[in-house]
Amino acid sequence: MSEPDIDALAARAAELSAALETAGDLVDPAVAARAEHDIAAVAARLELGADRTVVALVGGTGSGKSSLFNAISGLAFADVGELRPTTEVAAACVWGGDAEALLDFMDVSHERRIQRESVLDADRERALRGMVLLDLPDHDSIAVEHAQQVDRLLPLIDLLVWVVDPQKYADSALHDRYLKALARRRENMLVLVNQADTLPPAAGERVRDDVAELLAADGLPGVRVLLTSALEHTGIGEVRKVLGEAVGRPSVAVRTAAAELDAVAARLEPATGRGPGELDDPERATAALSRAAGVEAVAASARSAVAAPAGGAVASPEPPADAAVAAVRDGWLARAQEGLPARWAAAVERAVAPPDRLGAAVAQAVAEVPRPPSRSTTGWRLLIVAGVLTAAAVAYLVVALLAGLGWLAAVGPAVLALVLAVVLVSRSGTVRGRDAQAAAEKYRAEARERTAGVVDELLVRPTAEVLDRHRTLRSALDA
Ligand SMILES: Nc1nc2c(ncn2[C@@H]2O[C@H](COP(=O)(O)OP(=O)(O)OP(=O)(O)O)[C@@H](O)[C@H]2O)c(=O)[nH]1
Ligand SMILES: [Mg+2]
Repeated sequence: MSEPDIDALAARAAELSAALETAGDLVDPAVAARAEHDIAAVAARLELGADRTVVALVGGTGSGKSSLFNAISGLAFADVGELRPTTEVAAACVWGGDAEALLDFMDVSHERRIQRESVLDADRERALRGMVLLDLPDHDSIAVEHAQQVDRLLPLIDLLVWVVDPQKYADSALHDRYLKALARRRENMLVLVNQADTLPPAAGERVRDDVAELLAADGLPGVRVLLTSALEHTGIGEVRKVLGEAVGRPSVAVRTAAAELDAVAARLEPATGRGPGELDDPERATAALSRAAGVEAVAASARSAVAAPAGGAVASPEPPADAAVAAVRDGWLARAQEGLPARWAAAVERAVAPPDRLGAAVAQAVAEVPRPPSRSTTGWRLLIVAGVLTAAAVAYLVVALLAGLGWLAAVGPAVLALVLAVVLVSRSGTVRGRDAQAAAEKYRAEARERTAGVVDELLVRPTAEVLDRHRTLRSALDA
């Protein structure tokens, strides 16, 4: 995968936050709030530009973060103390220029900001130009707001420097709550085993190997582990070298932002689900509902009535049975809710009309369709003409015979008229059959169309509205 650029990432952050807004309360508000915060943090970080690298010292209370902050910066700015926890709020040191916007966003107070600019040692500090070093409160003391500060700032940090002490490096809060969850950021992570001076000379390497093994077990293989002593200033040169290399890589910020957005998307995944495929074919619901409203029965009775020589009775549509409507609605919902988490599934259910409204709307729509005729007018007329012709032929035959006309003169026209009458009768049958078919079809088509209108209004559109929101979020997550 090619490396995303800062604009592409900013666009992705914007898309994610817009999608979250569209989804509204369909994503658990707590999950959404965290995602929104993290996205805003990434956006703020991206705004600062890729030429800055935000490095933070994080770890348990008393591990030596503030002492390392001072050792790395060569300043005595951070409070180092015996009272635990010592650092209540974040402090920042900026190498070259300022980072006001970012530090504002991070809520680093103005008194806790310092710039590392010195003409005297400009050369020595050149490698770190662009670095923003943060000393953070601990994540593990009784002060919960400390952990909250750390959590809030994590998405903004390009390079995480975990500071552990030789006694507490296996602490489960550190591994379970942080390291495992940050596996995707392992390339921009560094672990310092501080207070190395408290270890017997030979033990340092063993502790370092131990830490590396634990990291690998956390899903963070290959993370650099260094031994330091802030007190004796050992290992600090090496740390500065590693930081200098990171600061020199302009892609750190971009990669971290990309990883953070991936993490946001991953956390939203369970709140979104893969979601439904296609909407069920509305035709199916339409056919079932119109059948339940008696449309097929009306059409069938119209077909036999119109086909009958003298017509017949045509059935009336009736309100669909509750059970039938509920079955159609349930089937529709089941398809639409496939693969959706509970909140989304419930929203689909809420969006579509309840069964009684659906049933009433179908009944009304079908009732408004003009009833089919009960006989074929043309067919009926043809039969009358045939009857008249037959009567006329008989009358003519009687009169002609009484008048003494010859058999040929009497019978010829009568037979002709009777043949014509037979033709008309047969024609009437054909016409009635055709009209019967047409009447049934016309009624069925109109009733179906009306029912389809109801299905569209009460099932399809409300469902599509929810699923569209889902699709927007889904595609933002997959981007
Ligand atoms: N022996 C020894 N002590 C150290 C070292 N680094 C820090 N200390 C001491 O450990 C104590 C805690 O150091 P801090 O730098 O305040 O630790 P911190 O991680 O900032 O602690 P919080 O601010 O409470 O999270 C202080 O008494 C330091 O003097 C070290 O490398 N070796
Ligand atoms: Mg501190």
